Amino acid sequence: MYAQMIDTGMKRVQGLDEMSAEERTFQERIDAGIKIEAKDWMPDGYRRTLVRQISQHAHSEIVGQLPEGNWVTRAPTLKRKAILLAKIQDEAGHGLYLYSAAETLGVTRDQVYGDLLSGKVKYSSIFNYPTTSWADIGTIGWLVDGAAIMNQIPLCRCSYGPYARAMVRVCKEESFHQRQGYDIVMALACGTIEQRRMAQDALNRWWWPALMMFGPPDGDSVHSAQSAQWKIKLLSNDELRQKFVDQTVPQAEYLGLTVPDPELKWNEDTGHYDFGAIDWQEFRDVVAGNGPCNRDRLRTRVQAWDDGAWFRDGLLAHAQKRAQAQAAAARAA
Ligand code: FAQ
Repeated sequence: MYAQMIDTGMKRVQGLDEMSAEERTFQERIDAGIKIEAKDWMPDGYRRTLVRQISQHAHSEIVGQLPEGNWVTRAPTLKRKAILLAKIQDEAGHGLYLYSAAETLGVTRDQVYGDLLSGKVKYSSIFNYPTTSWADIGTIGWLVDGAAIMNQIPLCRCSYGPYARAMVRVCKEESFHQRQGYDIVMALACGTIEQRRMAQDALNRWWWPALMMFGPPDGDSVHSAQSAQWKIKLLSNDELRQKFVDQTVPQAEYLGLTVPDPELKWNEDTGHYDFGAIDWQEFRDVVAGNGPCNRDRLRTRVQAWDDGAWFRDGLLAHAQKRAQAQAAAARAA
């Protein structure tokens, strides 16, 4: 349904008694909390699941630069512009750590990036929405980076060492991003009537897509059971979504903004907020490539790749020349 059905080879979760000796030893290591490292034996399905998730995550960071890049030239002050530039550069860095983490699993960066450019693999649904006002930049930091941290903090403890370690630094940086976003929205919320209206309008447009970032409901999440067994996922899509709502609603209240959900209500019994139904048809449409900006985002990435050809060629030619010069020097010595 939402899945591209990249075959990770797993039809259902196996019990220990159904596993081969190698698989059982592997699962017991995971159950004991021992990290799996790049050179360790691992089931093919574990490797494919990680390549799928880590590369989608990397693509999200890279495509995720585009909605914000739209506002670099229009940031309201020099300080805001410098902060936004630093944030966007951080996202590029996150993409690079993640591509490196994927490479430890035996794929090349060109392979996985080629799959993004051909439209074969996904990136996060959230980056297919437009940024139409400065308030959107604050709201992305507040909600989108906020949702990203909620999802990524548990990933710092996931079973695959290179992914878990990459997430530690990413989460520290995302935390700064979330704060800068909240700071922008705070300035608007404390500003003129028109600025408050902009902040509310941005919250209205980004709230539901932010909740969709956590993925389909647990009952429809095709990969969750296996990823939980392998401790790639430590909390489910719905658990993380609920934690995000519980954390974010008081932040909106503090700003004097209204979360655009008439059914949102604190539930004394559960100790959580109840919230309204998510429009999963919208999520499916966006993931299928029919969101407001899908085509534009992919076109921009393909164009950037094509425009960079001369530079990649130059780097390769330079590397070849250096290697030849070094070989000649070695022969002469
Ligand atoms: N968008 O069975 P599940 C960021 C797909 S980083 C698109 O539940 P899984 C930083 C899913 O891939 C944001 N597709 O899948 C930033 C699967 O399809 P497949 C990205 C989605 O993997 C901030 C199918 O649905 N973060 O924001 C989405 O167990 C600001 C079935 O779903 C990560 O990637 C979606 N929202 O759980 C940058 C974190 N949700 O692959 C710039 C790592 C689900 O079979 C500016 N990833 N799908 O074709 C994860 O934690 C997991 O992959 C989930 C999905 C939780 C996203």
